[in-house]
Amino acid sequence: MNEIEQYEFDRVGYLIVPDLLTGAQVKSLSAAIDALEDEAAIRADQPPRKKSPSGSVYHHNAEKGYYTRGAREPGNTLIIEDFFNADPAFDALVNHPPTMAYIDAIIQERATINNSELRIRYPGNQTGTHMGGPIGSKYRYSFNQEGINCMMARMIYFVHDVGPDDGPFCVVPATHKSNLNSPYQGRNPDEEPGMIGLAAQAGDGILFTENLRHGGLTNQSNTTRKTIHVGYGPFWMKSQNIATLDEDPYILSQTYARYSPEQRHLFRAWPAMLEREFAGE
Ligand SMILES: O=C(O)CCC(=O)C(=O)O
Repeated sequence: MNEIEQYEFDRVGYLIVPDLLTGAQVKSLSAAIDALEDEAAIRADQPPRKKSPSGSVYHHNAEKGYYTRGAREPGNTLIIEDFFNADPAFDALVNHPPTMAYIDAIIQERATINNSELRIRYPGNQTGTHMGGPIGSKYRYSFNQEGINCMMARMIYFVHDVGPDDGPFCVVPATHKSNLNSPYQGRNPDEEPGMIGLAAQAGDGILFTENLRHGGLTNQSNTTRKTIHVGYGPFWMKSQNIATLDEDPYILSQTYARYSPEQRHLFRAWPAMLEREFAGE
């Protein structure tokens, strides 16, 4: 992360990273999302069900190791959490060197992956505005003697172009430093003053602090918006996926089996486990 990128990230709370993925990665990730969408869309309202602490109800596919909710229909979103378990194509994003160069520059303690979701947003859908301002300590953005100090940050990966009408990710710049909560009523991102949509191209990434006020503008096009979201935080923070909130990272034994030690490191929440891992136990 160079000096200009650090300055811009600190100033506005997000950074668009062009060409974060190779063309081959875009192709294979896109195919993996499509295949998982086909399967999850059929199962989303079927048992077994799990109710998250926030009340959302998910279908749990224990064999493939993912949770899903929503529906494949206009106006709706299909969310697939813990997708890393479901297809080895996603392994390319675990210990992805260009991503880690950014993450290690903005999270001061050893960073681990605490959030993984595919967002498949059908025409007419929007993502309600959330976060921004004094949101408490869990996701806070701060700056200290060592520099940028994020408690939680996310990288969004784009596998197709997303223009202004395609339901872009949106932010109210600089609200990660705001001292006041947003006074605007409702969660409609299309109507919130100061909200801007961030267009991106296939292969780009958008890095942002979870402290920033954000959401997704209404998808006004006829195409479905599909993005990959991966969250990071200090190693002691447990899962920040909605279905498994504050549980241990949900990684199947077969997923661990195909990971390198460095990739496993990114799901090792606790130092003792890490030590055993590297001792070969
Ligand atoms: O891209 C979107 O529609 C919203 C994404 C979001 O809220 C998130 O990644 O936290």
